[in-house]
Amino acid sequence: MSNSQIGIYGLAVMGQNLVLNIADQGFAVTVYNRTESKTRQFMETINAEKPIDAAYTLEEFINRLAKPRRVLLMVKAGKAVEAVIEQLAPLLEADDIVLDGGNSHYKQTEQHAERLAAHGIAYLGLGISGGEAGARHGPSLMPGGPPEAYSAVQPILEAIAAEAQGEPCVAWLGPGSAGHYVKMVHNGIEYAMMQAIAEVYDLLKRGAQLPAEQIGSWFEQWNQGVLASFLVEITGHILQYREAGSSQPLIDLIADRAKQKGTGKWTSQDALDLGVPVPTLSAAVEARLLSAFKPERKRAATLLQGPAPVSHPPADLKRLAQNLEDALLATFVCAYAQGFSLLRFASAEYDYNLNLATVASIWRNGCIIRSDLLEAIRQTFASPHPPANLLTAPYFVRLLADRQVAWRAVVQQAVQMGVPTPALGSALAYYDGYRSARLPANLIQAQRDYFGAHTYERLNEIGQFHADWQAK
Ligand code: 2AM
Repeated sequence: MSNSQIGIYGLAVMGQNLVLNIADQGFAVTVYNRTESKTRQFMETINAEKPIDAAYTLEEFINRLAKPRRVLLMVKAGKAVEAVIEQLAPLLEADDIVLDGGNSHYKQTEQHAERLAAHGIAYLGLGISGGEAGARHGPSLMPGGPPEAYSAVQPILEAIAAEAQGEPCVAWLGPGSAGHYVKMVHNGIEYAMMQAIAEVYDLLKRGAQLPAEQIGSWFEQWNQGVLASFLVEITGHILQYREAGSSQPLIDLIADRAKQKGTGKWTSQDALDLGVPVPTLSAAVEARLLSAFKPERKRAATLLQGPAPVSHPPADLKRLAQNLEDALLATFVCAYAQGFSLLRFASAEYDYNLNLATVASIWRNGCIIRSDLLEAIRQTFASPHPPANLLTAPYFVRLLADRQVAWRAVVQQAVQMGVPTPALGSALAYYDGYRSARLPANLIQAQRDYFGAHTYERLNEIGQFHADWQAK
C-alpha cells in the first residue's frame, strides 16, 4: 500500500508528538526511525485505531507514501539531517518534498535545498516552536522554501498548527531558508525574554529576599495583565513547584548553569554579520555563557567586592512589583523590536521578502515567545506605513513612555544591589541609544582619524576629512 499522506523520519520526543498530532487530524502517517527498537516501542504505545503505520527499512518507508511523497525529518540538526538526506536522495523522485522540522542553520538549509533541487526534489525548512506540548496539540510553524511545495503540505500544516483568533499559526514565509531563519530569530528573542525573566526573579530572590513561591505568585498575577505570555505563565508554575514530599521548591535545587544548542548564538552571529544591533538577544547568550563558568564564579565570589548586602526586604513590595512588571514589559518590547529589526534587514539581504505582520501573526500562539504583545506587533506591521523599528510605532511609543521611569528605577536598584541585569539594562541602553538623535560616535570617528587617518565626516560640510591632530 502506498497511501500515507506523510512520512515522519525520527521518533524522538518532538517527532512522536507531531505524529500523534497529524494522525489526530485524520492524516495517514508512516513513521521510521534509525533505531528500530524506538519505532517498535512507539507503535506499542499508540492506539491501533490511529492512522499510523511503521516502516523498518527506508525503502519500505518511502514506498508507503503517496506521490508526490512528503517526508518530514525530525532528526537532530547538523550531521544527522545531512546523513538522512544522503540516504533519502537516491530513493526519492522529482516532485517529492522533504521538510526539515529541526533547527538547522539557515546556510545548511540552503545547501540541502540546492542538493535536492538537482534531483527535482523540493526542500522546505520548517521551523517548529512550542516544545513537546506544542508539537502534540498545536505548534507555531515557520515554513520556507519553494511555494508550490508549501501548497502541497499546506492542508496538513494548517490542520496541526495552533490557532490565534481563528487563524492557523502557520504561513509560507518566503523562499530558500526563510523559515529556518525566522525560527532562528524566534529563538534569539526567546533567549532574551527568558533572561529578562530570570533577572526579575534574581532581583526578587537576592535583592528583595523573597521565597520562590511568593515570586511565583507574582508571575502568576503578571500573567493576568499586560505581560500575559507563555514564558511568564510557566515561570509562575515553575517557582511554585515542589516535588512530592519535598520541603523546598524544586527551583532552589536546580544548578545555575544554563545550556544552549546554538540558535541564540547564531542569531547574534548573523546580526553582527549584517550590522544590526540586537544587544538584548546577545546579552542573553552571554549571560548563559557566564553562568557556565561556575567554578570561576565561585572563586571570584570570595574575592570581589560588591555593595553591602541588603539586610531587609524593601518596604514597599507593591511598588517594587509594579516597577518590575513595567521593566519586564519594556524589555520584552525591546527584544521583539531587535528581533524584527534583524528580520527586516535579513529579508532584504537574503531576498526572503518577509511579511513581518505574518511573522507576528504566526507567533501569536503555539510558540514559546507567544504573548499578548504580538497582536499589537502584528497590527503595527500590518499598517499602511509600518515603522522601521517597532519602538517608534505610536502604540509602543506610549507603552514605553508610561514605563520608562519605573524601568530606570529597576535598573538603578539592580546596580545599587550588585545584581546583574544584562537583559533589562541592555534593553534600556538600546532604547536610550535609539532615541538619541546624537550619539558620541563623533568622538569615535575623531579617535579613528587620529590614530589611523580613517577620516571623518562633518556636520557643517560635505566630504571626507582628515585633521592634523598633533599640529600645534
Ligand atoms: P535514533 O533514535 O536512531 O538515535 C533525535 O536524536 C533523533 O535524531 C532520533 O530519532 C535519532 O535516531 C535521530 N538521529 C540522530 N542521528 C541520526 C543519524 N545520523 N541518522 C538518522 N537518524 C539520526
